[in-house]
Amino acid sequence: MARHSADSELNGSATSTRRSERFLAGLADASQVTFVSHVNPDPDSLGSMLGLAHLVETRLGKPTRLTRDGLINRAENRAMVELLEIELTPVEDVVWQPGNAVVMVDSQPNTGRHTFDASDSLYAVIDHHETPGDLQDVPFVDVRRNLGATCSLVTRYLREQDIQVPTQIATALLYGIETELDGYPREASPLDDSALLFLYPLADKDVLARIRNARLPHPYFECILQALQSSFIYDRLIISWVNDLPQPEQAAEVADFLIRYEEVEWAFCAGVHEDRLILSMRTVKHQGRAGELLRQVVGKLGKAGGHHRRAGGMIELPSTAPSAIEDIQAELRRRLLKALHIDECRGQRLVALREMLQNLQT
Ligand SMILES: [Mn+2]
Repeated sequence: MARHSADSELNGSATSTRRSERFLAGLADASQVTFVSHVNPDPDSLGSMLGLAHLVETRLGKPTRLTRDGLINRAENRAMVELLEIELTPVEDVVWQPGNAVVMVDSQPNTGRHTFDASDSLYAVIDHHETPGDLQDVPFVDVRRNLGATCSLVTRYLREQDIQVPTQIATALLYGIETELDGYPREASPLDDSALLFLYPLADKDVLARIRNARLPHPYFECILQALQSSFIYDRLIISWVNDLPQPEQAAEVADFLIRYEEVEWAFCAGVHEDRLILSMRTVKHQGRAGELLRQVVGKLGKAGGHHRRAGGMIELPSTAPSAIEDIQAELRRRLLKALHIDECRGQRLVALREMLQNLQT
């Protein structure tokens, strides 16, 4: 019987068998194991794929393959892939052969976060998101919603199996956990803490420093300027519209930046990238249910989900004409204010127009 609770989802019988044991046992007949994650994979995705591939190769001696859905643009994430030499096959180039088992990490099926469909051979889903995915027919499910990072769960599996963790993998797992917790230790569970303690002595601190301080390309600064110029404050919410988002991940970077403003509790950024509106939300509120809130706000316009303090989403734009984008922006703003119980009001610019003009003249 499936066991369900608010915090975790694990299918199969609730026996004392370790989860890593069950995970490996189900792969006994697979000829190859392919790891997939969400679009624009982040450090938690990359670390989780790398760690589980090491587990499968060490314990089962089976070939593994790590994939990349979409591009990796964020400077830190690119540095992670380059410095740790992580080999990734574009998911659209994968030939799905019979006998190939697919393991999805840091994501769940049919949550609008993938561009591929490999539901036939999907063997496992290992994740920590609250976003409910389509898990019915997945043989192995380990979703722990109270966990800060999927990498913590993967570290747990490696430790259960008493496997030596090489520097490259320890560094990736540590960075994956670190970026998910992002200075908010209250969202971390004891399992995240123990994973960090275990990984720290094994990780390459020099490489970590080079990833954290990755050099930033020119469009990054243009985007930040655009975001600052189009940020409006509504009570304890700041909203930023970016008309030309150079990379999808940058909406999150803007939200991360704005949430540090001491006058607000919520930050929301929506940016146009190709024919999509990319959404990102942050809150400083403990147990803020940002993921759920953004999902309600977006509703049928698109897809959204996330965690207590962080959420993301995406809306396919019916048209990229300025008027069509403005309509969606107005609707999102109205819904956001309503969801946060903020009275309809005119937004206050973060930077006054007069100041922007003065700066241009001097
Ligand atoms: Mn994650």
